[in-house]
Amino acid sequence: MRWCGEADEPADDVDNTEECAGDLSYEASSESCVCEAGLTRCGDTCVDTEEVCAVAIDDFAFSPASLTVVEGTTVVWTNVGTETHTVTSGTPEEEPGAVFSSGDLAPEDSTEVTFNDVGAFPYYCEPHAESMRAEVVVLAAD
Ligand SMILES: [Cu+2]
Repeated sequence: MRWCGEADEPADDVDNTEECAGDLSYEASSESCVCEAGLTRCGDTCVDTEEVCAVAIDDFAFSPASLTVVEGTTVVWTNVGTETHTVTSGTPEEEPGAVFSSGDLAPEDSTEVTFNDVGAFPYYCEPHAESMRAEVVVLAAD
């Protein structure tokens, strides 16, 4: 019999492995989803620290639209579309370009930003500000 309001099992019996997406695995000591040693987090995937964490700029969306990395990660955006786009921090309404601003990126152009501060960093494309909005979420390193 189960009673309302009481946990069914002790918390330390809970298997959290399945809560971590992609390449990530659960680390009990930090209660978070992490990459194995030597790899760095790029969204739900783990990349070699020598590789870049890539975001595609397509007509007319950033992919992935929400990217989680750890502090110190360099994110590289590449325009894979046929239009000119920008990678501009903030929103048109709030501190546009205050943290980074790529200027115009023609097709096949790229830009990179190294995220050394923890937090959520919204960004957008200036010519297509209504639809092209995304964010990078930066977590503390271990
Ligand atoms: Cu655009």
